Amino acid sequence: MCCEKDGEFYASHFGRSNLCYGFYGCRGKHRKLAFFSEGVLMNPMYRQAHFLQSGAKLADLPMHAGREVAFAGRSNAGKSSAINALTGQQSLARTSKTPGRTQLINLFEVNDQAILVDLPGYGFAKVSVAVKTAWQHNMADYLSRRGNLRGVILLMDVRHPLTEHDQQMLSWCRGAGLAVHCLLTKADKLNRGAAGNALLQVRKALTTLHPNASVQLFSALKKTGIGEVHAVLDSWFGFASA
Ligand SMILES: Nc1nc2c(ncn2[C@@H]2O[C@H](COP(=O)(O)OP(=O)(O)O)[C@@H](O)[C@H]2O)c(=O)[nH]1
Ligand SMILES: [Mg+2]
Repeated sequence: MCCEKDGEFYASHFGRSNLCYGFYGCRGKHRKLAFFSEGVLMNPMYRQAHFLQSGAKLADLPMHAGREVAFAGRSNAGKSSAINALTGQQSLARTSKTPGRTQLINLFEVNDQAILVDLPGYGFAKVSVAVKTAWQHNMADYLSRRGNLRGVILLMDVRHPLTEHDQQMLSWCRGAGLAVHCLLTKADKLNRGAAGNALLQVRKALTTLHPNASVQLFSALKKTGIGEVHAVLDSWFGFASA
């Protein structure tokens, strides 16, 4: 549920779902409850997201006037699941149990100002050196030369964070002056203490790897951490609720 007051959207997180159902015109009850939830605003705009276009490399991507936020991470980290959870859709971005299947850059339009970008996964074991080299070239090119790229959401399995490729990605982003927000995905796989510990460790490591990067726990399965990501996206896209 969510309610709108003074142009802001407040989300309340009941039951298993914290999706926004566009519940408007609330007279206080939901607003009050919202403050007892994650206390995070949710912009229903994300539910409008739809597939725009795919491309193998930067040159294939359409030019547009909006801002992009890219979702990066190793294959199987949970990128597609995260995009689906964040947009409240079942299968906007395909999810797969077979690592390395998504090798295209996929663009999803929230509105003409805001595009979510699902980047090809990395760290896949069964592909040739040529494919890996092409991936490296395409990623470095996209991150350093995509003018309207506003920030990168870096997804890492909470049980295996900061792989060599993740560190490479952080280094590229740092070099390109890009904001990074890390999601420690599949947080439901660890108990609360272990997940909290992983969060602290990664936060500490980031102080040297990418000092401006932020990090949070996330579970697409349990729908936890969605409000926090929305707040980051709202701010990067310049949405009013940020
Ligand atoms: N337990 C759990 N599994 C997840 C979660 N997110 C994704 N997965 C599973 O991880 C696998 C890879 O997810 P996918 O979104 O396709 O990863 P991608 O390759 O990074 O796009 C799939 O089997 C998902 O069902 C999560 O939050 N919790
Ligand atoms: Mg995927």
